[in-house]
Amino acid sequence: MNQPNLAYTSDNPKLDYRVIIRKIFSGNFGYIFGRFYVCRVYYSRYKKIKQFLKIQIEKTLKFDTQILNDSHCDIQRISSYIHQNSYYDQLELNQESVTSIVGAAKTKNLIVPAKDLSFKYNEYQEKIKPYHKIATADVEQPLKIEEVYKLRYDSYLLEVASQYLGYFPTNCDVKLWWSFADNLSPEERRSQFQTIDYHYDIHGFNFFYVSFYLTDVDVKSGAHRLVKGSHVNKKISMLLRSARVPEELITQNYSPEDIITIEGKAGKCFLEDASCFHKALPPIENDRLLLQLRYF
Ligand SMILES: O=C(O)CCC(=O)C(=O)O
Ligand SMILES: [Fe+2]
Repeated sequence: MNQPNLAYTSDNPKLDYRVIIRKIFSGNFGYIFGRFYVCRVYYSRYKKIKQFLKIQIEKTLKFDTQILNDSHCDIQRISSYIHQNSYYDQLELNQESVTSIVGAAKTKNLIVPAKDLSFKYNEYQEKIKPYHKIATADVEQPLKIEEVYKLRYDSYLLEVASQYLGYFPTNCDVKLWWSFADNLSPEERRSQFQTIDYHYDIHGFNFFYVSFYLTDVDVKSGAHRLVKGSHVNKKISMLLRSARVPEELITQNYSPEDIITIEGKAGKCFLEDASCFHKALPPIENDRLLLQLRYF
């Protein structure tokens, strides 16, 4: 069975000093330094200078955008909004792209690495659910879906990501997954790496996430919740401990107005500096399909 890649998994329930020490010895310095805002700023400057000397980046593949900007806010303003608030959620994916990605996610193979299972979406209700407790299932090889591939190289998203990061992100990890509506226990969900607890991500030295709801999402169907401004506003103790924290730590340290729950129809797109505290609400009424692009 393929073990999920834990290299940058801030959601790893066993995250502790042993994990950190192991990462230092394996040369995974991004995991150590990527949590400190100041290191991310200097890393961006270093990348910008390095890229200035490497002109071929301009030749990178780019596709016409599939994104609609509801507020017509320009890229620079979106980027400064995220620098202040950790997120921006006034974008939308066009409906044709939504339909094709959902269609593909319903016909392609789904995999559950934690359980070594593989099945199709329409097999879940009758053949899988009665026998297995499944929290989430990844769509296999999402980049093979044409619209997903084009989104990874979407000209608009690349421009926003570059503006935010301060350098052109040559790398992008792409994940497309179903979160099933059910009444699994929190422990069962955690054991399958469902990120139902507040945590911040450390996806390398610097990183920027773009997410798309491909099903209608509300608090009962897997809404994403984040703490506005917490990508910079974290106590030093939060930076030196596990990236995953108990709910009480968030309620004690941040004001309720800063807790943002993102709900929206299929097609809603939100941008996030995922070093803010965030989590997924467990879906209990409807399944959620989410596409996530992690630029770094
Ligand atoms: O599923 C979500 O809304 C959150 C996902 C998440 O925390 C992550 O991928 O790091
Ligand atoms: Fe996360």
